[in-house]
Amino acid sequence: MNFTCLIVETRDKVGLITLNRPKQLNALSDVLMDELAEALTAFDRDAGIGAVVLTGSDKAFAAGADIAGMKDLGWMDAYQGNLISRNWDRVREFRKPLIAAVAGFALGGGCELAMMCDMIFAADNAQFGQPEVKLGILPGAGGTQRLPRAVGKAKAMDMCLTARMMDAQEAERAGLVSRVIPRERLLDEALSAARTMAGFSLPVVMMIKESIQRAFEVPLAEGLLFERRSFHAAFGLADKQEGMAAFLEKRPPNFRNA
Ligand code: DAK
Repeated sequence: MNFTCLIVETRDKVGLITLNRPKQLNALSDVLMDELAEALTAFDRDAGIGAVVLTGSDKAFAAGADIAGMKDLGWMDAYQGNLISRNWDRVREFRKPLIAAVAGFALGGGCELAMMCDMIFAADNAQFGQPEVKLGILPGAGGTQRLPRAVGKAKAMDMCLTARMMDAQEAERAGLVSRVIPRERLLDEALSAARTMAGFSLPVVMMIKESIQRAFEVPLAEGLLFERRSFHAAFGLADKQEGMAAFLEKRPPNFRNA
């Protein structure tokens, strides 16, 4: 596929997707999100890919959904056309580890897109915000739900209702981001973490991701049961035999994703 709004590359077992609409600060147009859905689907299907990094530019991860594309839409267009839901949902359905490497602005849909990823690595210049209230709308891609789960009610209310931005240090303290990294090292560190994950057994990594996702969807007892059944299932993998044998034989494991 030819991408117009993305740069899609592979680095060994890692997929790298760069949002590439620099003039619009990577505003998330429908075309961009279609392409992102397409790229993620291809990486999900590619047995040689173990993890993916999603990034933007030094100035903006993404400054939100494309305001120009939404300006003339009315309620019926949004409701009947299921406004920008179909391609966005593909991000949350992606089954392999997905790191958002965020430098600069991650606003509105950009912040929501980062939160759909499994972890956020933030450059020291990153700024997170949900400024939709200034446009006469509310966060529509999970901001009112994922943000309070990440940072708690107090900061989520503050960000969504006053539109103030949170810098990288505050975002780390609040639990929104996994690591804060000097800007020039952001991509290297994200790729390195992705390479680490891609070196483990892919089915086990996928089971861990699925189990942690469950923690936000179901009551504790159900989540624990899901984890236990997945844990039992791992005992059916050759990779479990290999991992334990390698430890006892004091050698690196050679996982075969089986
Ligand atoms: N959309 C379209 N264009 C944008 C944009 C955006 N979100 N953000 C920036 N741009 C464009 C600007 O219009 C400008 O274009 P030109 O004038 O050069 O043609 C160019 O990018 C550079 O922007 P600025 O000149 O404003 O640059 P500054 O450095 O001065 O300011 C800024 C940077 C990020 C603070 C500022 O651009 C800004 O406030 N941008 C808007 C941020 C925002 O309000 N974001 C929220 C958008 S609403 C849903 C999924 C998602 C959503 C909803 C539903 N579903 C799945 C249902 C999401 C909604 C949103 O994100």
